[in-house]
Amino acid sequence: MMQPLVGVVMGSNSDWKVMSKAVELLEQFGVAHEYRVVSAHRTPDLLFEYASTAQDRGLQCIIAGAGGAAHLPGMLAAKTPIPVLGVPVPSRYLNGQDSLYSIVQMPKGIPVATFAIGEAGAANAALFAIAQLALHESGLAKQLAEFRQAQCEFALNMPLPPPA
Ligand code: RP5
Repeated sequence: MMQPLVGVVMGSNSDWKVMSKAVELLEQFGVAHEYRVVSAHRTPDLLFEYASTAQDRGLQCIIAGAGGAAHLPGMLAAKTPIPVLGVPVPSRYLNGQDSLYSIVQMPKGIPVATFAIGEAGAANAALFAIAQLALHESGLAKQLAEFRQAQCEFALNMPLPPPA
């Protein structure tokens, strides 16, 4: 089993529908990763352990998704020097605006790179992690260039209906 380079964590299994979009991309690019539930509020000791051992375990970054009072990414960032990429998960009552504000408004000195609310954010966090790894891995850089080219061609060939 390859040593994980990217950790994907989420506050609850109710976040999986969104966070699985990050895992899918990491799998598609063949990036060694791990994923699990780590909750800032329900499993605070696990959060501390996960963050404080992340660097020694070889993780290059952590993608963390949470909803509502989304303290997971910020608390991880407080406990590890490796980059934390935060994904605001849409919440039941405030549509993820609460998640976004909770994650993005970090105090100066402890950054969390914050992505869009929902599936686009999760996918982009994975692509960002891949882009960082690709700086030092030419095979991954080639895969990323091909992915972007395919996306470009898809957009160029998007059909539009005739005007009414
Ligand atoms: C957060 O609370 C989780 O990240 C999740 O988005 C939200 C709701 O969790 P559940 O009540 O669905 O487990 O900690």
